[in-house]
Amino acid sequence: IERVFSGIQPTGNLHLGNYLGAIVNFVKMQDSHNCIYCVVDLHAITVPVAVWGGPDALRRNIREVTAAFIAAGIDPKKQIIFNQSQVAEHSELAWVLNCIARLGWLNRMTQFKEKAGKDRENVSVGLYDYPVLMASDILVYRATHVPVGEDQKQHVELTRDIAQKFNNDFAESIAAQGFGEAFFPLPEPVITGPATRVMSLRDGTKKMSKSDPSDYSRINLSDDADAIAQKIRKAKTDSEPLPSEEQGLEARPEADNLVGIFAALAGKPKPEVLREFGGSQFSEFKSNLVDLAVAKLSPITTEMKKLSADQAYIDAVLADGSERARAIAAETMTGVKDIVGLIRKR
Ligand code: AQP
Repeated sequence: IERVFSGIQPTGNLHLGNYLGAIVNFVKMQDSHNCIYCVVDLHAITVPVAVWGGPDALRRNIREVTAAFIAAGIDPKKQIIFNQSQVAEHSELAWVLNCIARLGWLNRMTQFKEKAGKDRENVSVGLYDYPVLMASDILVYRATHVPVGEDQKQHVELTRDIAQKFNNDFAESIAAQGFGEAFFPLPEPVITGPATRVMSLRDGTKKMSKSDPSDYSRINLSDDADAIAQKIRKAKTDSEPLPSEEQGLEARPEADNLVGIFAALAGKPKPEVLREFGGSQFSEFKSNLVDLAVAKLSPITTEMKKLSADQAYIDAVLADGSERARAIAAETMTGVKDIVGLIRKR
C-alpha cells in the first residue's frame, strides 16, 4: 500500500508557501493514501538556539504546526500527526544511514550551502546532516510518496540515493532475511499545484521563507484579515496590466507569483485565472486576491489559534500519533538491524 510521509519544521512563522506548497497537498492525499505528517522538531534545532528561539518558543511552535495541520483539514484520527522527537527510531536509523550516505552527496546539497552561507566553520554538524535525518524520517516508514515544495526536491532525491545504496550494499542479506529484492522503496517527491514555489511578496526572485527578516515578504498563517490585506496591497508588482496568457508572465516574477497564489487558493489552473483577469490593473487584481485570501485563510487561522491554545488536546494528539508512528518505525528498525547484522533482543 502507498504510504505518504512529510514534515514541517516548528520554527515559527508558518507561511503561505508552507500552506500552498505542502499542507494543501497533505490534506488532498489523505483521501487516497495512508499518511504520516510530522512536526520535525529535531530538524528545527539544527540552526542556532537564538534562531529557533529556545525551549518555550519550540514548544509553542510544535503545538502551532500541529494545530495548523488539524485546522487545515487533516484528520488526526484517520492519519498520523506527531512530533519527530517522540519516535527515537528516526535518530536511530539516521545513524545507520549516515554510514551509507557519502560525503560527496551531502556536499552537493544546495539548501546547506544557502543556509550555511560563508561562515561554514561555525554552522552545526546537524545542519550539514539535515538531509540524512530527513531521509531517515521518510525511510523509517518505508514511505512511497513525499509531498513537498520545490525546494525540497533535492533532499527527496538524496533519500532515493541512500535507499538505493542500502538496498544494493545489503542485497544478499535483504534476500536472506526474507525481504525480497529491496528493503526500502524509492520514495517519489510529489510536487504539484500552481504554487510549488511561492515567492517573497517583496522580491519575486526569492523564496517566501520563515527566516526572511521582512514580515511583509510573507503571509503568515497567523495573520489576521487586516494584515493579509495590507501585505497583498503592498506586494511588489510591475506597472503593466496582467497578461491574458501564461507566456505573458515570463520575466515578470512578481506578477507570476501573485497569479500562482491566486490560482492555488482558488483551486484553478493559472490560465483560467489569466482568462478572468487578463488586461486588469494590479489594483483590481489585488483587491480580488485579498478577498480570496481572507476567505480561504481566515477560517484556518481562527481554528489554528483556538486549537493551539488547547494544550492538553494538542499534546494528546501528538502522544497518540507518536505511538502509532512508533509501531511502524520499530518494525523497520528491527528489519534494518537484522539486515545489517546488529544483534537485538529477541
Ligand atoms: N516558498 C515556498 N513555496 C512552496 N513551498 C514551500 N515550502 C517552504 N517554503 C515554500 C515547503 O514547506 C514545507 C515545510 O518547509 P519547512 O518548514 O520544513 O522548511 P523550509 O523549506 O526550510 O521552510 P522555509 O520557510 O523556507 O524556512 P527557512 O526560512 O528556514 O528556509 C516543505 O515541503 C517545503 O518545501
